[in-house]
Amino acid sequence: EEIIKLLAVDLGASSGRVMLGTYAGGIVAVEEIRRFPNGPVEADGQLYWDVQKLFQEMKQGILAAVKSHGPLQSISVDTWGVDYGFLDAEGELLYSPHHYRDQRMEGIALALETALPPEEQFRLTGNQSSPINTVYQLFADLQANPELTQNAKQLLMMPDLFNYMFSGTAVAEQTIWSTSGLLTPDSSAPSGEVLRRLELPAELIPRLVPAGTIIGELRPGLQEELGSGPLKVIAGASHDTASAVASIPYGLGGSTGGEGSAAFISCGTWSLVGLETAEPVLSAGACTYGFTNESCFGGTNRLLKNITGLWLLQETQRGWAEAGEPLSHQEAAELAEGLDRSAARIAVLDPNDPLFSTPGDMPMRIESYCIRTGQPVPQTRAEIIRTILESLAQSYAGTIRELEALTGRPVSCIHMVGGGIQNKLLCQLTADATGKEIIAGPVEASAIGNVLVQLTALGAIEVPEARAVVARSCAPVRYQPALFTIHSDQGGQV
Ligand code: ADP
Ligand code: LRH
Repeated sequence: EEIIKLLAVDLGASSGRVMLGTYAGGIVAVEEIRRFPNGPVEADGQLYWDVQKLFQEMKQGILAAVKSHGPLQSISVDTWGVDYGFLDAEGELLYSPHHYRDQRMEGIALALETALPPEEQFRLTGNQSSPINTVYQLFADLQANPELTQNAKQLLMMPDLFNYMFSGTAVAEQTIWSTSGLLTPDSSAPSGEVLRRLELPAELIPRLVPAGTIIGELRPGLQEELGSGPLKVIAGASHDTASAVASIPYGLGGSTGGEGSAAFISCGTWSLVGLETAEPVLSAGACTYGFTNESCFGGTNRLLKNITGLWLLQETQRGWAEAGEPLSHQEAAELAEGLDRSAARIAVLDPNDPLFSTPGDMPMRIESYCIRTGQPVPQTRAEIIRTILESLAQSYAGTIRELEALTGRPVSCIHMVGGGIQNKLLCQLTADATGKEIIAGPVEASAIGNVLVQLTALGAIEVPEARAVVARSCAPVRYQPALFTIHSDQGGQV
């Protein structure tokens, strides 16, 4: 029987991985070939991504995969949202792309919002206004460097940029562009009105293609260097969240619900909390609550909120490691789990408070937040971690309630996916805070979604079949809410 083998490259904001995807007998699987750290790099007081290092790491991963598992059929890169690089007239990257946590948008946000207020951005694009969005960054770049209008010929979002570096073909893949704040709500085209009102050059945007488009082959030079043969390069659901959501095994859980009422939480550096809808939701409520609309593989809409997620914990751990006391992810999770909750100093943080959005001394910022809000200051490492995890769970629960209010439908169960679900305490706290069943898995959701979309592009599976393939292929872990949480709203009767 035929086994299809391909490569999914998933670049998250905290780590990247090259995964071998296989498909045989109706089952999809991924195997990690290479993993490497990722994060902001500072130069001249600004934050960037180290594109050249990431490219070298990806090439090492391809080389290793070809050696151990070749020949392979295709490759596709997915990445975090909103960031981009410029190509010049020769097709070369102009400079290393900025990191979305860079602060150059700060002074310019007001000018943008005067020309295009947040509510209008939402109406025209379906995207929640946020200074990290591509539209803000591009506006800031053009204000600071007017010569860009001459030098920059194309704007490539990060996965488009890497797929271009591999294939030589520049496209604008729909799911990643749906995070930009520059497309119409259905992501079918750039918003002419946004471009006009902000005086942004439309020529920078390459040809828009749907997720699952074969854009070319690995450049001949790379084929030779990596010994790979003519690997196809595919623009997949190249936004990591779009790939993650493509891997959700809907239909497995929830005693009450069909597909529409199952929500998801994608847990990585960010937590993305939302659900799929047939059409963008552009109501005033969706805008006020802070929801955004992004596009899914297959053409549906993703109504979701970006919550500053495990970034809080990552930055805390980074600080401890720099102070010579590193703690692995697993140790951090276990420390908080072992805490005697009744005697601990636990506060509730708003993870989206601007205080937490930039790199820095996170425990100190948590302390000042607690003082500002009149809460106990967590002192021990276990208390700090637990405060972060409980705050995330509370924030998820509030967002799920908002989704129920917006859609007028109860959420029957919540699918949690991504690296963060390895933190069992976070999953259990989320079950308790929401009062809903949690169906956790897959961990490598973006990589699996990436593989599934490639399989459809290669014609190995049909789009409607993809969900059934993951449901067959993964064994999720279930978390039930503590009984007192379910019944507390109805008078505490268990
Ligand atoms: P991203 O794609 O944004 O880089 P991931 O989906 O890889 O993020 O998730 C990374 C997060 O997952 C880490 O910040 C950490 O909190 C959590 N994590 C990773 N491994 C473990 C583990 N073994 N135990 C508990 N948590 C973990
Ligand atoms: C998560 C993510 C998220 C946002 C953010 C910038 O990795 O893609 O959906 O777009 O990064």
